[in-house]
Amino acid sequence: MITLLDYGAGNVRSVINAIESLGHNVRVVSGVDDLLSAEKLVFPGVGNFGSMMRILNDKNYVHALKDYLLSDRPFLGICLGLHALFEKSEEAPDTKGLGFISGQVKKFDIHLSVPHIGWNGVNIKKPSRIFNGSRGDEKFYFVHSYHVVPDDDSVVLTTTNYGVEFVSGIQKGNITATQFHPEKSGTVGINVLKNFLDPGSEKKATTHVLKETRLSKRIVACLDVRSNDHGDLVVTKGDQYDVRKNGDVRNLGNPVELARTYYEQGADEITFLNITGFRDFPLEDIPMMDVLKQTSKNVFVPLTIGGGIRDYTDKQGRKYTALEVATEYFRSGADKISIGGDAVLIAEEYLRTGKKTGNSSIEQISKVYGAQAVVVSIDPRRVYVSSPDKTNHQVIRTEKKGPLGEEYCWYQCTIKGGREGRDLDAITLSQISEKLGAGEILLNCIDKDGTDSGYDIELINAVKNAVTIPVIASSGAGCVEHFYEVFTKTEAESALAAGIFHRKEVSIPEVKNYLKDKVEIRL
Ligand code: 1PR
Repeated sequence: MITLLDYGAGNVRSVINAIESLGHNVRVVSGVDDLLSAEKLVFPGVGNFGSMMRILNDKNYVHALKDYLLSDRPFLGICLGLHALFEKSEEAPDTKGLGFISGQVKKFDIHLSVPHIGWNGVNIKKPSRIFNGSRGDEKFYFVHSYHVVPDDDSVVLTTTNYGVEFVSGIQKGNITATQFHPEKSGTVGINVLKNFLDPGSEKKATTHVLKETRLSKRIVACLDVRSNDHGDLVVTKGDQYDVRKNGDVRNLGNPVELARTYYEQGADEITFLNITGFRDFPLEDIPMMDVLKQTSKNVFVPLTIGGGIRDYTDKQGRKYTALEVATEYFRSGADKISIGGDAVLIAEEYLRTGKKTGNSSIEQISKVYGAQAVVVSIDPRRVYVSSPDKTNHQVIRTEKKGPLGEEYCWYQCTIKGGREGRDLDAITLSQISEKLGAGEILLNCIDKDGTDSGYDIELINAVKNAVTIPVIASSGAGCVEHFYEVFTKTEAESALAAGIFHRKEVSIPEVKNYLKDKVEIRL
């Protein structure tokens, strides 16, 4: 029996699913007694150090946890479960950690995008059973803005390079903790979990240790999901956001099956967009929640879900906050949520008042689950102007001139699936989203969507240069060369595609085979 400490934030479902997939039963801690009697404890953490420690204190878990650690019974901490072991964190300077390891948690102070999101390697510094069977050059999934700094080097199990060499794993006796998420790191991560759970494993040194690890560019498979006219939830795909062909919603497959296929083919991340979420209420959309639950049972890479995340009042007059909607998505297996239309309205309000309210969906969800869990999805379309002074918006000079030979354009944000244009540009929306606590931008482009003509490189550069958070380039991929182009002509961290994968024109392995030796990717 494996005991799992869920303090109530983030996606523990995927850790439970991963452990169960290895044939173990999981008992979720519901009181101090469960901690005292635990024989093997897994502590996955997501979110904010301060709120985590507050909850652990409120539930009286701190003493029991310290006793557990001091007794040297097997422990695996993941992400914030690693941070918790330290004395303090810059994320919440006034809050004490468990102090099992002397040292602290610091924010990345580097010139690269923060959060550090994606697949990176580990330099294994000492033998550990959790890496049994590993070659040493595998990549694991990271998502964090803070990293641990132990006082004593002897506890360092692994380091990883991202602007600096930081400690990405510790081991002290039977206490192991990783910054990366084994449950989100595909088969290599499942192997780490198996090594921890399997009592027969002995410590073995790996044969291959890297000198410097590198973060991979990510290939993201996107599934636009909605009900068709018969009421079945299907993966669909539009051309410039029009998903109907001869009057019917295009049906490109079953969401759960397609997600599983893309995972097996090597997708680094899967994104579901509930594209009619703006008019439906996600908490009443049971089939969509089921898709997420079923997918997270056997897809062990990060899952993002978007569609309809906003405050909502139902027909009975009951009010729900965006945070409640997001919480339900996280409980069902999502690792990140993506906010579309609501982010536009929030940014407009922010421009009007110049004030952060703390109540917007971006702020609320970021505060509880961390910036890395909040993606803002932007649906812009080009508006040409003859010169920059013809608009108040942030313009770019474009090589692709407008119909009247215009040399400038701005990117107008839209809501409701591209149906309504707003008086806001994509660059401004990205900047405000970052300010309010978003951790990543999903940058679509209506002009390019479904055209197979390549990504809008000018748009991606304009947004990427305006923010410090990672950007997912989206819309327009038509061949493997387009992925190469977006990764070499822009600094985007990820490239998302939909149509070419669903129509089986290009597969994920073909994209990765083409990119290998040219661009850092996870093979
Ligand atoms: O506004 O919070 O409810 O979220 C709704 C979400 O649904 C938004 O993220 C929005 O982008 C998305 N959405 C709404 N309507 C559509 C539509 O297509 N009619 N899909 C839609 C957006 C764009 C990408 C697509 C890429 C790649 N689809 O997701 O997957 O453009 O396509 P390609 O590789 O085939 O070119 P809210």
